[in-house]
Amino acid sequence: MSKVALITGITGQDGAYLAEFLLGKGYEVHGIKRRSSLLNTGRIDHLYEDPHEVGVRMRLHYGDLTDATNLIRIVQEVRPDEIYNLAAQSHVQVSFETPEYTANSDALGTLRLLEALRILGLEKTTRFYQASTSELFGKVQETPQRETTPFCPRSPYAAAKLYAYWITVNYREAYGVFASNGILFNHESPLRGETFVTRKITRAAARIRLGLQKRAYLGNLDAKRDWGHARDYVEAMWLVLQHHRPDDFVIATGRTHTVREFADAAFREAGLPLRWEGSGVEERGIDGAGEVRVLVDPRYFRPTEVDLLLGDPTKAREELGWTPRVEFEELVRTMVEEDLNLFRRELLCRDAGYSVCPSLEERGPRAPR
Ligand code: NDP
Ligand code: GDR
Repeated sequence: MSKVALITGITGQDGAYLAEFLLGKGYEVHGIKRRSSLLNTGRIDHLYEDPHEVGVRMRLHYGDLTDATNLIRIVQEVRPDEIYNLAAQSHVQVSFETPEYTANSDALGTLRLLEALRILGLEKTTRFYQASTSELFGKVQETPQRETTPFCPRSPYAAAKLYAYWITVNYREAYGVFASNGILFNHESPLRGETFVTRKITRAAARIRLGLQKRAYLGNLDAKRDWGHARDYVEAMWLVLQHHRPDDFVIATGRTHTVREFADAAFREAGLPLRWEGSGVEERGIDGAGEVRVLVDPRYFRPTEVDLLLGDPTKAREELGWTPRVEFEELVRTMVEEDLNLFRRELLCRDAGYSVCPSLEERGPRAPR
């Protein structure tokens, strides 16, 4: 009998890698997707199987972390061996603009899932993984950060995730749920959402190289992050739930870089090495031909910033046998390469007379077929 997993947030970066990983391990995978006016399954379309066929191993269910009855019904129907709670309003800066919604989905959403387990009598049988985050450390009290480092959240997102962290610990202690937190540091990939800084940079570097864009506008270039590859990190999620006891683990590379260093590496990879001039809001990145390619725009500064994240993954290495495989340089190279390919395809379409984003008029009867 294959194990059954339920992934919330299956349409996101991590959900896509995790679904592929679990299918590869022989799991039956169920995922929760939100209804949206456009299809939002682009990251998992390659895994899709026609639900009318027999022996289908991946199924999607409409749902939302803000809807308790819907979550109870899905958990009741699926009766998963493992739940991976990855769904969240995951953008730190957006959480300052949508703090209540972020709390509802990220904090209360986690509670709703844990309660669903209790209501359905599954608290002793279903294992629960909570997508916790290095943002919990916030205003850092200790470097590198480890499982025992005190938390000090610096955003509505981090405050909501703090509740989710502790309610997961509480359901473990109070009701004996096999519930664990993975405290994951930033992890990226070619599937990363376009408004997170790494993908914003690799897209811009590729587009500028191909003449599709002139420059990129970024916020705080001095922020430091411990960046790994999402493919490595979803394996850690699985290992956390295969451990002999529920516990909390830091997942990180143990190396940190500034946003400026990421931009440096990405533009170099795209064939446009930069030199930096000025400081603060006046800082700019200039290419070999003297063109300004990166400018600072204070609109991307956050009301409160997390300056430095650097994780210590010793516990995960010693207890789970987990180590990251992809180094910073390879991560940047892969992301830039994929974005160059993406925008070369866009150029090919354009040269062949097709708009990638056709206007309504172009979509009308006179559009090329
Ligand atoms: P993404 O933003 O790529 O994906 C988030 C997923 O959650 C999407 O599938 C999204 O659906 C879904 N979602 C958002 N709101 C709701 C809701 N109310 N109900 C149901 N589904 C919802 O995030 P990542 O894949 O990068 O991250 C996965 C998880 O890990 C998140 O919880 C994030 O906070 C956390 N995390 C991420 C880290 C990282 O560096 N990537 C580091 C540490 C923690 P849709 O596609 O429709 O938008
Ligand atoms: P983060 O990721 O906030 O760490 O949260 P993000 O890539 O958004 O920011 C990283 C750092 O870069 C600085 N920055 C910019 N950020 C964005 N988005 N856009 C910019 O133009 C820009 N310029 C500079 C930010 O100020 C910040 O310091 C991610 C998310 O995946 C969370 O869900 C997850 O919990 C944490 O990582 C770990």
